[in-house]
Amino acid sequence: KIPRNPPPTLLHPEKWCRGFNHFISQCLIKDFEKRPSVTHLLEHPFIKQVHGKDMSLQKQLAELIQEQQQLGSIAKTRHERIHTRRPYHVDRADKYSLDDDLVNLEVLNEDTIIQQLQKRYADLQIYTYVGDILIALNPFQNLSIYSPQFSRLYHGVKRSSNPPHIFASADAAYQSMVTFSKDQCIIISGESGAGKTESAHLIVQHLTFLGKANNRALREKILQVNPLVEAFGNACTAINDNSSRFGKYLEMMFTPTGAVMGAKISEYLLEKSRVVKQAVGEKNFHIFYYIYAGLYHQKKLSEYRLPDKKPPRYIDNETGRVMHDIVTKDSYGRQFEAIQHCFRIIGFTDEEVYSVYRILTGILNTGNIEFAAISSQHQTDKSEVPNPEALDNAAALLSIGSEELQEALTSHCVVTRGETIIRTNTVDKAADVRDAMSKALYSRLFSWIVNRINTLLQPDKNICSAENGMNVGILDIFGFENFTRNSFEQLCINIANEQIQFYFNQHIFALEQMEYQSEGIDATAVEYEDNRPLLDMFLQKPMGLLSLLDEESRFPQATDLTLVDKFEDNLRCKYFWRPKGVELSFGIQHYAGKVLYDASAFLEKNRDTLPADVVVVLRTSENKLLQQLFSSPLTKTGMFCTALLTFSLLQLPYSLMDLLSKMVVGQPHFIRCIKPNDDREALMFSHERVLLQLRYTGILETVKIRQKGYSHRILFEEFVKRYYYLAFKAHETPLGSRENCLAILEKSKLDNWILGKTKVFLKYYHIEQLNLFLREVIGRVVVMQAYIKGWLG
Ligand code: AD9
Ligand code: MG
Repeated sequence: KIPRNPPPTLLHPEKWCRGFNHFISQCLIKDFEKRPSVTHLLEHPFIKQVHGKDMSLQKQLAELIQEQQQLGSIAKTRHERIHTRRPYHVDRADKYSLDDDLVNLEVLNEDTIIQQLQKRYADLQIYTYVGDILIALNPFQNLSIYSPQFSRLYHGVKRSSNPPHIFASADAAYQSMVTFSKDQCIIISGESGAGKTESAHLIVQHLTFLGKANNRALREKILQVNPLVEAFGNACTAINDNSSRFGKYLEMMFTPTGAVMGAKISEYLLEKSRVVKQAVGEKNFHIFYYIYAGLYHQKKLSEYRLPDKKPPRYIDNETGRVMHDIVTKDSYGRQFEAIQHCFRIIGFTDEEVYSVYRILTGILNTGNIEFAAISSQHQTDKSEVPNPEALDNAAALLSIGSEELQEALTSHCVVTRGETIIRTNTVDKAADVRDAMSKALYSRLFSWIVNRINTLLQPDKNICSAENGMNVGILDIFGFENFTRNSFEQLCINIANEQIQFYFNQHIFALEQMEYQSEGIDATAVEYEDNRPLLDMFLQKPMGLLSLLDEESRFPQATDLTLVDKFEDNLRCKYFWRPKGVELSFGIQHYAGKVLYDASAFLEKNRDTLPADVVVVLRTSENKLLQQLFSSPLTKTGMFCTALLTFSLLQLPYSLMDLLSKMVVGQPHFIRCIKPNDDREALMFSHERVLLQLRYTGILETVKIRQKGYSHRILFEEFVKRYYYLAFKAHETPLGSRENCLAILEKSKLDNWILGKTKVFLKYYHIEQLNLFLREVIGRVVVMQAYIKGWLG
């Protein structure tokens, strides 16, 4: 029945339009199911109506039909074997199974959990829920479950409509953001090689799909961000060929109606020591190989003054291997082209990209500078450069004077009693200065690229101000590491993981239990492994490990040995020990296992300073970008602290606090990645390895608390504001009271919820159900609006 008077405008115009499309698409789908022919559909009165009025809408609909058609064909082939191993989505006749969620297990213990995961993994069902948390097992093979068709399959539907999937988690975060107008964060954790970075990519892919702005260019840009920063921040390690060597928090920004409008990345703790030295079997950051191979194939090595017979020392860890790879296979070269493409799409100018290449190749040439001792009778600690051509090459690419560079590397100024004295550097010292310069160049370049991306992906102020917008943040950091030799970098990485675990515990256990208590809800407490005491051991002031390290770094006479002694004297707890007979090592009992650290070079790495002499020379560069990288002021001591831009361990607690405080504001969603085996083999499930990961991440306890718990806790007022349509008339404005919440819940015929003192406690499936009801009601309103506007005749 068509109402006579137009109803009050109920929806924001943008939302209105989206709802309208949704409605039409539903009609089209129904029609299509009856007569699966595109030509028939194109003749449909809806489309004819739209035609002539709005071309872009017509185009959108045509796309929609095509996608629906593909989905239709997926449905048809459900029972056909289309792959040697069938992806489960295509295969499963029953879309939802109780096995999908560990919370449904009747007998709950480590054995039943692991059996379930193993069985699912054998069927290539890599995803499993624990209530609202997603467990992702690394498949170590490409699965065909991430195409746009799957994005559509998981778009705005109830979670139980489909098997578990990372898209469903991304969808939940997105829906939650739009529904509650609240920032969200997705926290991906797991040890090195477990699949965090891969998962982060898939989430970005699905979110760009969901936040489909008409702005294709922006979508394209956002998709290029990860590949670009990972070329600079990832490297091959003993555990993972594409290991993240920095922490990354990517925020995707949306308008209040959910259209993507921009993105922003924050980076944490780049492992810059890798630029100058890599462990056996490991490699430098990807970009160095890409650029060397790319220039090799483009025959441009000489332009960048790089040798074509033997690669630069910084990337020739295993002599000969790199050259062999570059000559025999062209994958590095292709990656270089891909990176050039990324730069272009994101919007870097040619001049900027050229400057970046000059700095990168400048670093490679710097690494080739050698030092030899000049031994005359009086001066034994002086060094010179026996291969001046390397010096000239580096200076030329960095656009600085080669004599000045040599001076800065082989000597340093000391100011005593107002007088400046020049002291010479020993060979070792000169090599250290050279490497410190390369590290500083690289880490500053990395930060600059990140900042530049942020500027280029800033939301357009004409569309929506950043304050009005909402965002979904995705945290992907380096995973927990335990190598045969663990250094300063592993300590940084593992402390970061310790913090993430703490955050997880807080959310899943501590806060939850506190909230039940304060709301007067009776819930039995679940025991869990609290890593708070260990974090205190690291972070406490003034006697925590980091403070001690900080203090020792300020003593010029301190050595790595005095540092470990200091640790031993002050850290008297069960988490710290010092093995007998190995001087420079100490052990930490982390939440994920025992790690033995080698303290060599801890102080130097923590001090992380660059002599002022080098900075002064670099500032004279004619390369504008390089000048800019070193424009921040010198510290009082005359040393230039490279930690100003990246984060050294000195800043670690603060940078992480900053990160965590960002995450605390938003609603968290957790994804726990698990590595099924250490051999990176598809379909191999190591019982022990998985069990270990389940234990230290507290999965069993998580299942227990999720079985009993309520993942959504909404204030009465917010709940009524959001869902009053379901029980009240559109023009009414009911109070946010307990009674009104009750009325809505009863009208919706849900059960198993609880009303606390100020909040409604719901399970995730309640929210889905409520949103579905809400969408139906709004759908009806939209139809009415549509009638009035005359769209439907
Ligand atoms: V580290 O802490 O950065 O060293 P991640 O990030 O946890 O580590 P990553 O995502 O890089 O691990 O995954 C390691 C490898 O596993 C990838 O290079 C892929 O080859 C493989 N992988 C992970 N997830 C998937 C997936 N969903 N599909 C296919 C995957 N392969
Ligand atoms: Mg990673």
